[in-house]
Amino acid sequence: MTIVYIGLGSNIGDRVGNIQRALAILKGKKPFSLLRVSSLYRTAPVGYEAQEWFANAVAEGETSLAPSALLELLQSIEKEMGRDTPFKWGPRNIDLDLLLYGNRIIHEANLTVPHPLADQRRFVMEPLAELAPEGMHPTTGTTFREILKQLGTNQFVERMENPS
Ligand code: PH2
Ligand code: MG
Ligand code: MG
Repeated sequence: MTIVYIGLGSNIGDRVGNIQRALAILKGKKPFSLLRVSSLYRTAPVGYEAQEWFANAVAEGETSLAPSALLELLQSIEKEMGRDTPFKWGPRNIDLDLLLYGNRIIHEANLTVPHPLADQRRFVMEPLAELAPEGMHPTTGTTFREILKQLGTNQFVERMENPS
């Protein structure tokens, strides 16, 4: 069994509802156990800025699936939810990213783990550090708490107090 972290994002339609639905679907999949979910965060778009704000969260799970099989599972949930992204970094109703797979460093044709941009994105590090502040980035050996601190506050990220 391996502990994994999955990033969830949505900026089309009912953002919070979309993330909750993805979590509910994920919960029913085997062999995967959903262990913990971070708070939901309201975040400014990064990369391509002329789009709506995002809802983001990070989920912690445990699985015996190989990394590529877990990626396929996440993609199947995106498909089930009618994922449609017009262009890279553009708006999407749901995005499920494999952030971490234990402490493995993976370079496969369609899968890089840790997610190559995770440590530059506050919308990932804030919820990840909420769940695992002392967790360590497998490539850099830096804790998530420290990475978050170094990221500073130029990327707007706000914890949602009462997500409905
Ligand atoms: N996802 C992206 C690009 N930019 N910005 C925010 N705030 N949240 C995201 O989930 C996000 C993004 C590509 O997947
Ligand atoms: Mg993404
Ligand atoms: Mg993605």
